[in-house]
Amino acid sequence: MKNSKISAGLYKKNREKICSSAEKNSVIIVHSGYQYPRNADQFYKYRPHSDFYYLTGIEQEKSILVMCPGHPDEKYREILYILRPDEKMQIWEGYKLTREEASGISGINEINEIKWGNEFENDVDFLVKNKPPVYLNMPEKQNCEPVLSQDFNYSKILFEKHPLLRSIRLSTITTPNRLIKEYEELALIKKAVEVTGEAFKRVCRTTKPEMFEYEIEAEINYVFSKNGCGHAYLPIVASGANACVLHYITNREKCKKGDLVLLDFGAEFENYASDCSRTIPVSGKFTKRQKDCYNAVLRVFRKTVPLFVPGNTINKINQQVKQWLGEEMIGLGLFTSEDVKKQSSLAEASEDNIPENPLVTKYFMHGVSHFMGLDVHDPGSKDEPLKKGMVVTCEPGLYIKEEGIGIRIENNILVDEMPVDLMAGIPIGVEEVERMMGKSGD
Ligand SMILES: [Mn+2]
Repeated sequence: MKNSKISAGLYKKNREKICSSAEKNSVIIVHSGYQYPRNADQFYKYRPHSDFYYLTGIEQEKSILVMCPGHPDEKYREILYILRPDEKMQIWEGYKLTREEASGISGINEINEIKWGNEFENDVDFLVKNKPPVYLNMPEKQNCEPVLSQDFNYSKILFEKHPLLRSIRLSTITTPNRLIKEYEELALIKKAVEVTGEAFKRVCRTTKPEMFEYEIEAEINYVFSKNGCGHAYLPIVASGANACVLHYITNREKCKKGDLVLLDFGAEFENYASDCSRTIPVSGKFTKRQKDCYNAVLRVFRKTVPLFVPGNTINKINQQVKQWLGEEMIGLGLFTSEDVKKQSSLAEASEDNIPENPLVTKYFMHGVSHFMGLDVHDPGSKDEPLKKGMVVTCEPGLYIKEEGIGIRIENNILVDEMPVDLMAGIPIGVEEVERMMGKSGD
């Protein structure tokens, strides 16, 4: 059951934006998404599809939003379909929304426009009879199985019945709008950031040599749960060389004295993400080498934050960061400037397509930024000029597998003429982190 602190005004504004971006007389269909099966008779915790949530604020499975922005009959302009609660369902699964409650959360008029789910298919058959363009929400990420998507499954039913319909990907109108955050959304992201910061401070106070990675994760879990948050993604707690596995999530090894531990974790509050990475010494003190490597990444981080201004692009920033990290890598003795020259003349002479800057890519193999919002990796093109009100990450890293050192420093940045570091309050400097780790537990 939603414990909503967000006014329906946000979702109304969002629907207005999407409808004014849509083609005239189109029909927009957005499903809330399934509750996915886990194994046997168990399910994963339900989480609505971000586009559906963005438009309605509803967190109940088997809900559908249909919008016909230009329809002459007002009652078809927005319709929300929800499950019709029955007594058995309520006993076994718990409380389901009434039409009145769904109206209160979403701001969609209760009288004509909130209906029970069984009316959906007939209504759409009627709404598409003149062959309007139909917006459908298709999976946009390559690794997301379309077969698992409720929107995709429904599209097959729709095209079977109405084969000549012209469809348009919903993301063409949701992505550009979702990228720019309303102040209500920023407040939710800031709350997620605040809880993430609390969790990091607790981790600093409790981490000790010989602790298992999952014990550190437990400290994060405690702070998140205590504050009504979940994880925006599976947390990474990677000690020693595990930190060089970019998506290490098993979190089951012992943290050894003298090793670093890389944390990449973020609270999710009311479905809005935060995304933070910190790297701390297990024993509370960085060694000389670790400190040199850490400060190299931190210098690049600090130089990068001011680049998130309107008009710049993530891809251009990536190029700049690779150059800066390359210089730091030379300073750390990972290769020489002679090696770099040799590399570029080899690339010029070769007919093969040699990846750009393989020396740098060996030690820094991911991008420095992505969009963030309802999804930790919010959709959006990295060639898209940044605009005021976008939220992105800034996350340079350095991974020296042969030395068992993996470092990533990541904060969330609000794009503006003077970019705002939303995580400026979370300890980041070597001395600051060491001081925090010196403190005894709660
Ligand atoms: Mn990230």
